[in-house]
Amino acid sequence: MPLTCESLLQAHPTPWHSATTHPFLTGCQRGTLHPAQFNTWLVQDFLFVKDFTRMVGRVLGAAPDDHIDGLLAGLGALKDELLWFEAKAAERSLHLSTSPQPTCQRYCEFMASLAAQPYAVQATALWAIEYAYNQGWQLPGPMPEPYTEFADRWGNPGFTDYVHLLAAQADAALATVSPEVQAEAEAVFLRVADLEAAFWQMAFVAAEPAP
Ligand code: HMH
Repeated sequence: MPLTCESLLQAHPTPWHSATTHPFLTGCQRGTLHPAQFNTWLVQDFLFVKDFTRMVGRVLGAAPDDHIDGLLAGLGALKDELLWFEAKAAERSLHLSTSPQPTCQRYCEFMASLAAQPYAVQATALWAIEYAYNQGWQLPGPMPEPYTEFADRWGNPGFTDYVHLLAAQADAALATVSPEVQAEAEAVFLRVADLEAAFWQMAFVAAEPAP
């Protein structure tokens, strides 16, 4: 049986649950999140997305011909997303030229390390990273203002279709690799789950007190 994205979710429900459900997200939904905590996430996620964009560029470089189109569309969306982050930060008077927190730094180093992995492993990581946000922002239910557009960004139907495409591409790549590479893809999936859980938690650990 080849490894698939669905089989990874089936095999590891607990780490995936921790990656996609967190008091940060329920706090957005209930209106109880402290704005300083949200702002910490916003700035750190901008830094994350910059490095994530570089990672997607490297995945594209390793991709087979029939995956180029979907990955290019993803990169086009990331161009918009980076501009959107800049606009959201400006609305909140946040400075984006700041250092990554250790948790963000670790995630960025992990993404850089994927370049040495076979394409099937990179494609699995890319799917897991995008699916974590696609699920995480939707699971709490409709988000009130000012968080509605954040939930929509990763929960909208077009993004959900993109995540399905990434799963299909990862599955296609995983179908042809050795058991050793499949095991590496599984390890990378679990690493993404851990890093996602830590990233939500960072907003609580690192938030500045309110002025
Ligand atoms: C931490 N994971 C994190 N940030 C994001 N923006 C995404 C995933 C989705 O792109």
